[in-house]
Amino acid sequence: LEDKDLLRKQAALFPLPKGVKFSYGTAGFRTDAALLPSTVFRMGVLAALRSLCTKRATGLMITASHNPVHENGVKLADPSGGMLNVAWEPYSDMLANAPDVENFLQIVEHIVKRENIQSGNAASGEVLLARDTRPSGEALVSAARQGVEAVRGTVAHDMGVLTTPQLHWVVRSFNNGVPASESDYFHQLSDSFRCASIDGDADRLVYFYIPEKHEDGYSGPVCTLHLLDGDKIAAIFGLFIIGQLHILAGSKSSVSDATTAHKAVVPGYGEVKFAVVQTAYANGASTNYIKQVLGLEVATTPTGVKHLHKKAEQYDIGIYFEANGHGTILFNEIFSQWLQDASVQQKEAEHRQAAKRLVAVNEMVNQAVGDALSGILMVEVVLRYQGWSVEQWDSMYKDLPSRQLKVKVKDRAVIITTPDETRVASPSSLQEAIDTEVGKYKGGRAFVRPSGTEDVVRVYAEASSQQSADALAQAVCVLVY
Ligand code: 16G
Ligand code: ZN
Repeated sequence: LEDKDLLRKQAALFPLPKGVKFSYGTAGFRTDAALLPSTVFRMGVLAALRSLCTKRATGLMITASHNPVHENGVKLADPSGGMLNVAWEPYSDMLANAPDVENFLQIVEHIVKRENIQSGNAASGEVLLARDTRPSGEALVSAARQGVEAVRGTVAHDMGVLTTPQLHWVVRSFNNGVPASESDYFHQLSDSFRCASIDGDADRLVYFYIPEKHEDGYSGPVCTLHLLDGDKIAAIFGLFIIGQLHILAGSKSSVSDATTAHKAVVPGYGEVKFAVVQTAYANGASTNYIKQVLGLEVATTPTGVKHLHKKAEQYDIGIYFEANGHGTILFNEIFSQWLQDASVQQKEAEHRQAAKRLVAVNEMVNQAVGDALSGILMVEVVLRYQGWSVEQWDSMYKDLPSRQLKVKVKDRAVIITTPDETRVASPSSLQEAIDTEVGKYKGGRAFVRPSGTEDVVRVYAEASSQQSADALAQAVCVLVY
């Protein structure tokens, strides 16, 4: 190392505290933070030497893990992203305990010779620094940086607050020449899942995923996001609950031949009144699926949680969901009590188990109002129970193409709809005109309603193709305008 003077000058700023002996231990140095600046400076030097030796970046982490907040520690990451090569651990002990600057310099020289380290050119060594949230971390990172940069030709990059595994990952990625920031780390983790999306106050939930391959086998840059909305959540909840009711009813019928539509008669209780509550915005394919395939009753209400909730309360079990992700499951008192008893008193183990599952749902879901967090847990439970991937859930039914538009009008209160909001009650000429438009599209459906939250009239259309849905919505907008 040519620039011994720089190292000497800098090392003098970090004298060894008296009467302490440091040992690298199983995972680096750890002790009271106040005793650590010299050790951290010296580990900065060692991380720089290791980087020059391997010609790749190394990492240095400031943390004392679970230990008390006044303690801190330092550990090094090798270029692979793994732990510091054990062959180098003795160097760290020697450096950390060197009694004075001259002794410290001798040890550095010993390492340089033994490892045949060539003196660095500008920026030929790189060390990535990170710390946990301990208050002493910032000053110790600064000591580490000074150590790294006291070795000529080596630069430090401060990565800020990271977890230890993040720092190791960042070092590994950096050396592999792939994107290596903290957000890259989170992308890597999250890209492996499906996602759930929660709105600003966490009372709405939808899921979505981007399929790896297109349905036709094409896997290119075009990505089609698949949305699993409130309707699909209602469908999977409905599937799960009717499945448990069938077990309790002792019926062997699978849900796909639910010919005894709307009726789950459970011995000892009688008919369990069970329905899914939707609004006019529910995709027609979901309503069809819930009625035809699951064999459940579907009730409809005007838009708005207060209406759906009230309706769902009229059943022993009421699932309600708006397509936009507001929704939950309600159990009435008497049926809840019966389930509690059934979960211990039923003769058949299978029946007790089904009752227990429903009791667990009853306890977990937020029955005050739709709750995205409890909704996620419920979705995950059902997926696990079914052994389904998100794709399998998605394929319960295929949404009909739909389009929503809004029209600004002078006075939206002029439009009055029927209670279920599927038709205009007044002016009747508007409904007639909508009927005429809808009649032009096979499988078409459209309705308009004044928004309850914005000064607009909302238009919704569904048809057998996206093009038709778009055209129908557009045509209805013109009628409203
Ligand atoms: C509100 C409602 C929501 C409804 C939406 C309709 C609650 C908590 N939220 O956000 O349920 O879907 O309004 O808005 O009730 P719109 O009347 O503008 O179409
Ligand atoms: Zn919200």
